Amino acid sequence: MKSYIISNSKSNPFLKTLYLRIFLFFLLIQIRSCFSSSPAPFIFPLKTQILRSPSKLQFQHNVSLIVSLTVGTPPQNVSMVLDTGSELSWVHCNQTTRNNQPDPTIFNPNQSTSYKPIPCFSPTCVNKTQDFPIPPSCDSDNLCHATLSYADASSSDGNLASDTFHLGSSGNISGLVFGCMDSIFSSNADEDSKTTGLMGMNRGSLSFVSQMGFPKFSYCISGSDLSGLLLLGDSNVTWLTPLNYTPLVQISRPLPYFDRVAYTVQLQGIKVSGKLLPIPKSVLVPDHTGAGQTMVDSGTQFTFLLGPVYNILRREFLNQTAGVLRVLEDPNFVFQGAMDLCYRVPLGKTRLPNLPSVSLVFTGAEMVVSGDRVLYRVPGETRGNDSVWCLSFGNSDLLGVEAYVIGHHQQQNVWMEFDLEKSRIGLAQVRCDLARQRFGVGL
Ligand SMILES: *C1O[C@H](CO)[C@@H](O)[C@H](O)[C@H]1NC(C)=O
Ligand SMILES: *[C@@H]1O[C@H](CO)[C@@H](O)[C@H](O)[C@H]1NC(C)=O
Ligand SMILES: *[C@@H]1O[C@H](CO)[C@@H](O)[C@H](O)[C@H]1NC(C)=O
Ligand SMILES: *[C@@H]1O[C@H](CO)[C@@H](O)[C@H](O)[C@H]1NC(C)=O
Ligand SMILES: *[C@@H]1O[C@H](CO)[C@@H](O)[C@H](O)[C@H]1NC(C)=O
Ligand SMILES: *[C@@H]1O[C@H](CO)[C@@H](O)[C@H](O)[C@H]1NC(C)=O
Ligand SMILES: *[C@@H]1O[C@H](CO)[C@@H](O)[C@H](O)[C@H]1NC(C)=O
Ligand SMILES: *[C@@H]1O[C@H](CO)[C@@H](O)[C@H](O)[C@H]1NC(C)=O
Ligand SMILES: *[C@@H]1O[C@H](CO)[C@@H](O)[C@H](O)[C@H]1NC(C)=O
Repeated sequence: MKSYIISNSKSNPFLKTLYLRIFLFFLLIQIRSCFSSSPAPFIFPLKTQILRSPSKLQFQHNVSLIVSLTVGTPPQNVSMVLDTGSELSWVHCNQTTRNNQPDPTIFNPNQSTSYKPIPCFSPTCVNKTQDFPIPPSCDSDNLCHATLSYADASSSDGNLASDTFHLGSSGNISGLVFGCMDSIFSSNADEDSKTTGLMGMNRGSLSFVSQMGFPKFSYCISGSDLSGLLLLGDSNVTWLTPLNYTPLVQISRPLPYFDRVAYTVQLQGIKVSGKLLPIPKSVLVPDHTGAGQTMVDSGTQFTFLLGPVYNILRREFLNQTAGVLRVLEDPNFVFQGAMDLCYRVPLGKTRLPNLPSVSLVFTGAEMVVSGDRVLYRVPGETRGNDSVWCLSFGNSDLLGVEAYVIGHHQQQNVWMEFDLEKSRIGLAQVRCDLARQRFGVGL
């Protein structure tokens, strides 16, 4: 299980299925110029929307970060999952229309005069796709053919193309390269079809940020109302709160299990209610195969830790919640195949008791997960008169993932700045609803 799955985590198809069920809307609003000296950042409010049809597959989530914008000439609406864990941006494409009625969730390249497919012998197809999990190929029309695949056996095919992306009233970016994916084979096509696409934000040369040449981008996910803010460009949020920075980890030579274009940080330790857990440093650094990197991934909902570390956290959390919460004694119940510390909470109970906080300690910065966010209520799951809540950290080993993955559930109410220029991530606890107001995008 362990070795075959993923030669590196950006291609981790397993995790990438997670965002397909989710719906967090970043509504494109306006561009404002904050500082005349630096280029005006693009500011997007975010909003979540929960899919109405709950899905029955085992590893599904229905909350992810979705940016709404328009593509093409004239512009068509698309909604893209914001994913710091992948490179190629893509949208669902369909070349046909029914009665000339555009399907609002599907991009129709035929109706865009600025749409251009990319030939397979072009420098883009040949030289800029080196970090793609599956290298592109040539189709019968000599166009650059891209394939996305997922561990649940679903896959998607399409062409690399370029078109104009509109980021607000004055921000048109022409010639942006993306995948125009025309077919989705999925065990759950109904759910997947609701996601128009994905905005690849990693450090690969064809990612959205790399192509736009932004020095940095930031986002903030509200903990109270499932909305948030995405800011592309130099945000200069010093008025907000001082950020603590942690350097991005780079490696000089490629390793089989190491994703070189991910946002990799160095995990130093984990605290439960301030108590530093006895974790040997050696298990927190990538080994000679590259396994064991720590990635910040907005495209994954929860946080996953390698087995030995997960078990230490599990033991301590269990210890500190003894007498406070009733453990779900059901060895057969593992939420999403990776989260096996669950509790029973009486349905009538409106508030959870005070819970221990869990802090992820990085070099130079700390991410504190506190309050109800350390647990997640499993939708639809009950035992007698109790609801089921699980620790919102899972065991990577159970997913066959060779990395620590910091998901977006843990990033709520944290200002997250991805500083590409200085190769670091800045973070600070903030009230995202207030931050949104300060940027004038309160909804
Ligand atoms: C998705 O969210 C809805 C509404 O909160 C919930 O009823 C449903 O069970 C969720 N589905 C999954 C798979 O989490
Ligand atoms: C869309 O383009 C394809 C390929 O160029 C063409 O075969 C098809 O007829 C077009 N459809 C419409 C509705 O224009
Ligand atoms: C494309 O759209 C047409 C008309 O709405 C539909 O019949 C066809 O199944 C769609 N094709 C794909 C691959 O979704
Ligand atoms: C695109 O989105 C805008 C704003 O949400 C909406 O007013 C418009 O009707 C949408 N267009 C289509 C074709 O769905
Ligand atoms: C790709 O890069 C190599 C080395 O930089 C160069 O020789 C080659 O011409 C490039 N290929 C294309 C199609 O631009
Ligand atoms: C951006 O594109 C839109 C839609 O095509 C157009 O109306 C607008 O004038 C363009 N803005 C600029 C600054 O080019
Ligand atoms: C950011 O803001 C601070 C104080 O508001 C200012 O001193 C600094 O020059 C600004 N930096 C940039 C890059 O605009
Ligand atoms: C929790 O851990 C402490 C220190 O290791 C130990 O003394 C205590 O008995 C544990 N409590 C429970 C409920 O396991
Ligand atoms: C659930 O609560 C109801 C009403 O309080 C009670 O009648 C019933 O016995 C309880 N069921 C279980 C399984 O505890």
